[in-house]
This record gives sequence, structure tokens and C-alpha cells, in this order.
Amino acid sequence: MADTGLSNELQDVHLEESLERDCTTLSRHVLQQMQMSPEAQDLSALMNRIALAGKLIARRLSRAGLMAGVLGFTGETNIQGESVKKMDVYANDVFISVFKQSGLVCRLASEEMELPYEIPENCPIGRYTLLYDPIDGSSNTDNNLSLGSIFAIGQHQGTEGDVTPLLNSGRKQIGAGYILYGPSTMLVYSLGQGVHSFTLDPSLGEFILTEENIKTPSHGAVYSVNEGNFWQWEEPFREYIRYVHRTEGYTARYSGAMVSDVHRILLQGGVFMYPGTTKKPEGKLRLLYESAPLAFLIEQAGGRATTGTQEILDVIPEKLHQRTPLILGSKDDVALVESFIREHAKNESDRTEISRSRTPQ
Ligand code: AHM
Ligand code: MG
Repeated sequence: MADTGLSNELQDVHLEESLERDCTTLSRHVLQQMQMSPEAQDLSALMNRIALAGKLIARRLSRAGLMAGVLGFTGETNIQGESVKKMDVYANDVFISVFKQSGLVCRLASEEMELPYEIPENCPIGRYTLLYDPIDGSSNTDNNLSLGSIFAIGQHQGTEGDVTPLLNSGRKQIGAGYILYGPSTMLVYSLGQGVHSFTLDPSLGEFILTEENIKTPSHGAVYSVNEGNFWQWEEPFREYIRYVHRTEGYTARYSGAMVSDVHRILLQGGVFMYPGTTKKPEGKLRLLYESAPLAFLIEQAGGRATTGTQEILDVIPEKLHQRTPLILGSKDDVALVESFIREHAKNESDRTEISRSRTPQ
């Protein structure tokens, strides 16, 4: 062994620790987490398939600038009315491919598909559904900036072609997570027992445990919002932004990819917001495969996520692609934004009361 100045005993301990860390792969971690559950093997296999999807997407992204036909638009528009990028289509298909013949997932629904994709051959045994956003932060794709994939795991119910069983509140999610395609590829997940992060070791092709039981600080300096929409927000959001602009201790961070922004907040605290606008009162983000899975994670980490008037996880969707305003992050920072909303609602109701009392009966 090279002379590191450490005693042999200490070197042995270091070696053991680093081996132990290298062997804490995602599938082993899921098995450990779920050891009391009869579903442990299935969920470990399911998370392994999601990890494979992440690796395939990461591999393609890492070479995107070197290959023809990877970047740019397809010329199609998706069900959301947004221009589809070639990477959106690729990533969407990857999630479908990894679950074919898996016996694990019999229905997938995503931002890129109007209707769920059924895998009937998995259904006699497949007990899960997967809701996902294959590429979150699409506008970053062609600029080699951070991107993500978001996923929510649910219990399979209902028959083929029936969307209704997917319209559940976020509380019914069995698990959720995201893959962050940044300088390194990370996978962050929760199966209802804390939030855990993994980093892809490209030399091993494995996601290795980075941090267990992540806890979001109750307050953070970061506020993360597209301030270009200021002119079309409702007054409480403008008031909040005016407040942070004139108060020491706040700093703005907004990348255009929510997974990246939420990852920072998960680790360091703060608040991410995508409020409704006059053009889009429900905001931009989709409940089932964007807001709800991230809300599941942040709650597991001790934070909160709300529409402004209701906890995100309590919202029962009426439509597969339903949008929702989102305020997510550290408990105290979310509460601060809410205080502006409540204050505004109170002032409005006081004004209505006064004008009603002045109207001759
Ligand atoms: P996408 O899934 O189509 O990329 O949309 C979601 C993304 C979020 O990641 C990000 O926070 C937001 O849209 C950015 O939108 P905007 O450019 O309006 O700020
Ligand atoms: Mg998205």
C-alpha cells in the first residue's frame, strides 16, 4: 500500500468504509429500506429500471453535441401545446422501453403522451403505475444545461383505457423521485421512509449512495422563481418579491429546470415558486408528474409544498395533465409566502364587506 502517513489500521478502516460506500447501490438500499415489506423485491427491481432509464438518458445527453439528430425540435406539439424536442421523445420512449416485459408496471403516463401507455402483458402481475416527466426543463436541452426526469410510483388499479384510477391525490403515491442530469447524474428518491440521494459512478454504471435521510433546513436564503412573470402575477406574489428585494439575507437562483432548482432547495433550504399568471391562472407545472412527486419528496425531507391555499399532496386531480400553482421548500419560507396570500385575501374580504355595508339596502 502507498505510504499515506496513516497507520495500517486507519488505512484498513478507510478501505472498509469506502468499499461499504461503493457497495451501497440503489437496489441494495431499496431492499434495506423496505425489508419489512412483501413488496421489497418488486420495488427494488422497479427502482432499478428507473435507474436504467436515467443512465440511458444521461448517456445520450453526455454525447448530444457530438451526435446528429439528438438536439432540437421534432416539429410536433404535445398535448400541453408545447413544442416537442427530440430529447423529450427519446426520454419518453426510454421509460416505456425499460418497463416492457418487466412484469412491474402496467400503465405509464407522461407529459408527452395524451393518454396513458398500457403494457397489457405486464398487467396480470404488474401492480404499479408510473407517472413521469421524461425531460424536465426542456428549454435547457440544447444549451448543455441541467435537466431532470421526475417520477411518481402508484398502485395499479382499474382496467385498460380507464384514466380515472390515475387521478389520485399525491398522498396515494407509493414513492417518488427525480434524476438530475447535472455535472454528475444523481437519483433522489423516497418510498415514504425519508429522502435519499445517489450519484451515478460512470465507471461502475451504478448509482451509489451519496446522502441518506436528507433533511431540508427550515429556512434558506434562496428564492427561486421566474421573475420575468412578475407583471402577470397576482398581488401577493408581487408583495413577497418586493419583500425579499428589500430584506437582507435573500438570494435569487433560477435555472429553468425545476429539478435542479428544487435539488438545491432540498439540500440548502429556500423556496421554489411557479405561481399562476393572468394567462395561466393554474400556472405551468403539471400536478401528477411534476408538482406531486416533488411535494412528496420535500414533505419527506421536512419541508412543505402548497398551491397557496391547499397542500399539493391533498389536491385531487380532475384531469391527467392538470396544472397547479406551486410553492415548495423550507417550512418557514413557504409559510412566509402563504402569509402574503392570507393577508391579501383578508384585505380583499374586508374591502368587500365595507363596500357591501355602504350599499343602501
Ligand atoms: P418542462 O417539463 O416542459 O420543461 O416544463 C417545466 C419547467 C420547469 O422545470 C421549470 O421550472 C419551468 O418549466 C420553467 O418555465 P419558465 O421558462 O416559464 O420559467
Ligand atoms: Mg416538466
